[in-house]
Amino acid sequence: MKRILSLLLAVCLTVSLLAACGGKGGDPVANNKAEASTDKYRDYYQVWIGSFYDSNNDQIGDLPGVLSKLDYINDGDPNGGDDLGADGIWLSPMMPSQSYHKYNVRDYFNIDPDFGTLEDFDKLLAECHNRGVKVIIDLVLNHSGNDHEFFQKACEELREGKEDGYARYYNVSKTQDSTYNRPVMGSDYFYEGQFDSTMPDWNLSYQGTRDYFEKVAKFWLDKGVDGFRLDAIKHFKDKDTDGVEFMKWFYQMAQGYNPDVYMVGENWSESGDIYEMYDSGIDSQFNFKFAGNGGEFIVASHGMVADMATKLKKFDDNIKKHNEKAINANFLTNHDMLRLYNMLDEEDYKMAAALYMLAPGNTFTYYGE
Ligand SMILES: [Ca+2]
Ligand SMILES: [Ca+2]
Ligand SMILES: [Ca+2]
Repeated sequence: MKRILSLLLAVCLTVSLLAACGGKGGDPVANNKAEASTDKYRDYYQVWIGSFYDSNNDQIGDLPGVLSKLDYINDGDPNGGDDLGADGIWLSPMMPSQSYHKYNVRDYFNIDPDFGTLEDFDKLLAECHNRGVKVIIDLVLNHSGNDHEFFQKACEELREGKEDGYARYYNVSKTQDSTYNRPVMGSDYFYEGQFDSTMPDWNLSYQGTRDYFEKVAKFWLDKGVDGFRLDAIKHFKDKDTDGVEFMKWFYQMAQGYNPDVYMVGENWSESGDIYEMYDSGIDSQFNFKFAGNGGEFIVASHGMVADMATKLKKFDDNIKKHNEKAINANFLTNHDMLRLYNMLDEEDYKMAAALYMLAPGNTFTYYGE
């Protein structure tokens, strides 16, 4: 009982510090619910499609599987049911790819056969929208797969010494260094692949790449996708762009197709880079500093709540200096991190969850947490 009281006390302390219910009394979330359908504030559920639910017994989770379990995420009735009540879903990468994680995209205009078809996606999207659930998809703009048609053609041309064709979509050089770090086999050239050899970095300064990305964004936004989770935005810095410029271009271009488009970026970085990237107008970036084991939410769960709330307020003030509409994106873990449940005392785990759920901004909950 003492434990429960201290939990309640700590939660109330945080809530009042964060001014979410400061002095109004009654249900602290009642006033926020009314606005939830018209603004960009959401509780997102991160679905890792390949391991979420398998609908056809091939041992791989798929889009029809997500559809069949939608009642669990949100049953469409905001006033009842034992669903999670998430009003947004982030779908992990689903475009055709050589890997299980699908962050090396071969074709930006389709669904990997492991996961289903474009028709399956349309059905899932329609049913989410029926329930008032927004859907954002993972979009990888830093690099493609090395089996992408453009990279394949670029390599063919580089083997013939031709630099002014498809090679312009990527970053290539005859001099190997820390940027141009991977050889194009059978040629004198090296290409930039920040993550691995299957992930050649796009040349984000090249107008041709941007024209291609515009087609990609239009394709998915025309389908009704509500926005994007953008991978590896820390690596958008390129020859003639500081990264912020590219992000700003992409955001504003996409807004031309959907003025309400929502974007959350993965900028696994120190605060300074994150603040700067908010200058681009991007809505959200994941708050890595507060996530994971050792992150501020976990530290606070052991009893340092007031300290965490002060830091969070400061962080929130700082991001809003760079974008007054910035919405912090809080989470505990994601697919790149260890699951915390087995590593923590259960009460601390629940406390950490309560803290990020109550923090200002959007929440992102990894499936299974
Ligand atoms: Ca399957
Ligand atoms: Ca419900
Ligand atoms: Ca890059």
